[in-house]
Amino acid sequence: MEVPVIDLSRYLEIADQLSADPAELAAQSSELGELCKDVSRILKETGALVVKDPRCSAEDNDRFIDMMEKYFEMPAEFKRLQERPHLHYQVGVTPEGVEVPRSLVDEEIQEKLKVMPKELQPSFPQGADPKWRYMWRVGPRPSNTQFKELNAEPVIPEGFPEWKDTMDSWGLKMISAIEVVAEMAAIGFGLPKDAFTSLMKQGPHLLAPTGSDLRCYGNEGTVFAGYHYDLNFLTIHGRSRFPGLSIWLRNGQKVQVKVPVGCLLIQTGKQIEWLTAGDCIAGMHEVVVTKRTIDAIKLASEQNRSLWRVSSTLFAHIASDAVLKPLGHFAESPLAAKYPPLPAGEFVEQELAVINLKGNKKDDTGR
Ligand SMILES: O=C(O)CCC(=O)C(=O)O
Ligand SMILES: [Fe+2]
Repeated sequence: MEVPVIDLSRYLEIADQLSADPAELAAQSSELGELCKDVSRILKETGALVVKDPRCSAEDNDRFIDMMEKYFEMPAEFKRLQERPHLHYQVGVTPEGVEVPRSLVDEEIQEKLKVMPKELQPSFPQGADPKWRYMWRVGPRPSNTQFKELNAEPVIPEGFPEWKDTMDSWGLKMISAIEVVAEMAAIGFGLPKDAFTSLMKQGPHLLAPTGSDLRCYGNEGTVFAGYHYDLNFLTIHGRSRFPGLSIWLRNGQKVQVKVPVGCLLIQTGKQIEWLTAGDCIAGMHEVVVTKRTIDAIKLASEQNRSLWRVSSTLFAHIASDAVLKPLGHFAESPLAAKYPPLPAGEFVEQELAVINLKGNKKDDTGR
């Protein structure tokens, strides 16, 4: 996808001097006001946005991917030591075959798919995703919360002394980038600058790289992550060394994403849909082995590089104890009734149950 890249540098240079009030802010800098409107418009029209943040370098991203490749290459028995089903997999590893794509279990999505033109339809997943995932909580946790599982202590695999530093430093950088986008989007939507970021404080943000074994699952058409939306506020991805992510724009168009080196891809999740009463909707997407993935597999084999496809995904959340409800003028929207007030943690738990990450058999044994 050839998308405009929004450079966050200009905003970062003067953000601290800006007023929180949207009207005053527009008067302070029309250039920034326009840029913020671009951000909110693109998020609304496409559900995705490519940004460049001078604080998140390609080298940082590489250091993170190198370590995750090393981890995912470990034997399954080793990785399963980091599995925490009783914490809804919200920390540690989620093995392949656990997370179920939303489109497999959500009738509303299935109805929409039936009327979609054939050429735009997603690949139909046959079952749970064959991807592994690691969940690492980033940023401060609340000392007091009704949702302890969502805010659990992190899990560190043995033999990775660099783990905490690498995960925290990349994770915090990605959160900083999301916070800037969230501020710019709020301004663009005509809300106070901190309308979203104030709700993100102490949120259960997760650095959540996926790991897909292309040696076993490298055939064209293999679905790594079936058609779904993300349940969080905004998702940010750094680069993956193997392509495969496709997104659906609001107009129904399907687009294979190419994130330029050194750039980051932001996607809208269900929580921003809630806060804007559907003005922004959660972006649908899938990860499937394509011809471009196969080309990348060939190249990586020739160069003796890892054949695990690692994504640099971070899920930014609204704080579990904060209430999700349409904000500011979005509360007046005719669609607001579809988005009743609900603690974010309760919403997340409902969504996790649908995609098999909460309330399964292993859970009942307290493992
Ligand atoms: O593996 C990827 O590139 C992204 C996977 C994804 O959509 C997700 O983790 O929700
Ligand atoms: Fe996703």
